[in-house]
Amino acid sequence: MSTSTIEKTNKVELIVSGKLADNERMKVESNFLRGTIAEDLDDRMTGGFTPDNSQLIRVHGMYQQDDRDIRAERQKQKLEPLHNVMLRARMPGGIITPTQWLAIDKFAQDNTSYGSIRLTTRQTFQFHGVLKPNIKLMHQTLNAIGIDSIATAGDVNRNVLCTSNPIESALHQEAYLWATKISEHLLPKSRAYAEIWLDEEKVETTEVEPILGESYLPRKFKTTVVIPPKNDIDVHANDLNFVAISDNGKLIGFNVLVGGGLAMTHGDKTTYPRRADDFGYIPLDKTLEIAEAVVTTQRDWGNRVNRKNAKTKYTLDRVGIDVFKAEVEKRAGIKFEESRSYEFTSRGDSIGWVKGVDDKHHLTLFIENGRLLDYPNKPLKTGVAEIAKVHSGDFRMTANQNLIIAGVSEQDKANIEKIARDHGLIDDGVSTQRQDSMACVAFPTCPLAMAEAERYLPSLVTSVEGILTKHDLADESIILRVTGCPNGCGRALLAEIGLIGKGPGKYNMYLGGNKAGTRIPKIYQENLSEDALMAEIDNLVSRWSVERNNNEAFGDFVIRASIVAEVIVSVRDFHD
Ligand code: SRM
Ligand code: SF4
Repeated sequence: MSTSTIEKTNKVELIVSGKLADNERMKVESNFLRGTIAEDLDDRMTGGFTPDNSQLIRVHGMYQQDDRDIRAERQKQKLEPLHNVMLRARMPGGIITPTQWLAIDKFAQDNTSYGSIRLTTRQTFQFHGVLKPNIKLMHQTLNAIGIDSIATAGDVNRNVLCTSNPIESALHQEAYLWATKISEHLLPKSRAYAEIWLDEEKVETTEVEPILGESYLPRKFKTTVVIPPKNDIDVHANDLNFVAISDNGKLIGFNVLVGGGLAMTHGDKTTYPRRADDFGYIPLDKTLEIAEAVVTTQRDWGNRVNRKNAKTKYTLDRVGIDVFKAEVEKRAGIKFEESRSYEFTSRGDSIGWVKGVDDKHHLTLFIENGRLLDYPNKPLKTGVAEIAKVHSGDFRMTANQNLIIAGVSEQDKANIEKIARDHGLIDDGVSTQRQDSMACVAFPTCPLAMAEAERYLPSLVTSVEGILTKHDLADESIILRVTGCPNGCGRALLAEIGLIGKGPGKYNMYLGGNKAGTRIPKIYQENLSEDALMAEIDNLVSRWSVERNNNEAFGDFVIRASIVAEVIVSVRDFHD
């Protein structure tokens, strides 16, 4: 593809014209995701990849990084940054077996610079700090246990999320199967991953990507399967959502929500977070057709000129929801039916034990920041490995960076609880406020971080707990999320209080999200230091404690009290 042309339907511009973004050249020239990655891998003069290949390895599930804490020091010593890769695995629905867990635990221990397993906000795990000589070993280790990292990053459909829901086991199983089917269906079909990382034979084909095409998608694409009333996977952060509609505990179809996304750029009003729109109901057997039609419409109409406006949310606002929806119907050969009723009431995970309808027990462990590491007196990572040695069910990574020990029999329950307690994985002192707080990774590994997030969260929550106690609200909590930049990885733009890094120690403060995750918060104050931030929270919580109606939640209160205006239509209200 060279420069794109303009197609028009009823005067709506379907394809954006102009000089294509450089990533478009890179994708087309990559020979279906191969590039010269294999040659780069053999070049031991540098720990890194060429600029094109460092973009391409993303579609293979890796990001080139370096430790920002030591970057300046290495520069002083005239050394190149200590390049390494972060790997993100593909785990639709976040389910991983104990055998797989033990293998990833060992790899993290033996071959990563941080020795941690990081649970992410998209139900999978990341290894941070894998040096070039260990990259092939990593992929081959994962492949041996049935895990890959294809399409967990880059301009493709990412890891497909599914509500963790341990209670309604049969419904969860059906929803989970759809998450895996959608993931497989939308995966790149190129054999590049197998050839480069698994040393599989090169097969001569005129390879085609029937769904993604040789240019893949204009930008990243995110999909979920969600089981109401829990919105634990945060539908409004995602391009495509299948909302499970059930009858007597049996899945019968999905409502389809399209066009959510959270990222924006400070000071650029053409970028904004956006809620997904409800397209209507489809029966189960049309799921893959609809997934494919949404993806190919976005593939063909998404903005390939300006990557900042390339996601589905912007395509919808540019061409119009009705035009986009009609095209999806045309491509899938079906009409959406009227949406079936459902309601989201909460997010987050219920920490502790629950009993499922299958009489199995499920233990949700709160893992602060999703970081599984052996801390002094708190060997969390070893604890999970010890559980994996005796557990006969599976593990579920949640979209809130927590871990569920799922499918525990009555007789194993006490032993698993003891191991968890002995290793600090159960701490009865963890407040609801801490459970309702989340941060993205940020420093030291994220190259885009402007401020701390993961490393700031524990002390920030302690301060907020103090403020709640001071105002006699110790039993209450506020959905509090922090990200180190406005990309939104910790989903701060769906929080009751969202803090977004502006610079070292400085945050913009957004208020007014709700418990169900269906409202986007609005800017309240900019560029606050940590002290100023605490003073603002103290002041707001003080007002909430005296002015709230009955059990009014914090996010609802700040809107009713006109502290911030409600964001109803993002493109109109978010920046005004
Ligand atoms: Fe993210 C980029 C971490 C969920 C929006 N994200 C990054 C990178 C890879 C930085 C980079 O491009 O070099 C971060 C790596 C940090 C590190 O060292 O690990 C990063 N994102 C994460 C994770 C690990 C945060 C976490 O604390 O768990 C999450 C991994 C999810 C996964 O397993 O796939 C993660 N990222 C999200 C989410 C939340 C979600 O999807 O539910 C969002 C907002 C939703 C959305 O997409 O709108 C998100 N990440 C971004 C963006 C902005 C995309 C955009 O639309 O402009 C970037 C930057 C980019 O793509 O240019 C980004
Ligand atoms: Fe990095 Fe920004 Fe994402 Fe945080 S929100 S992980 S700082 S890209």
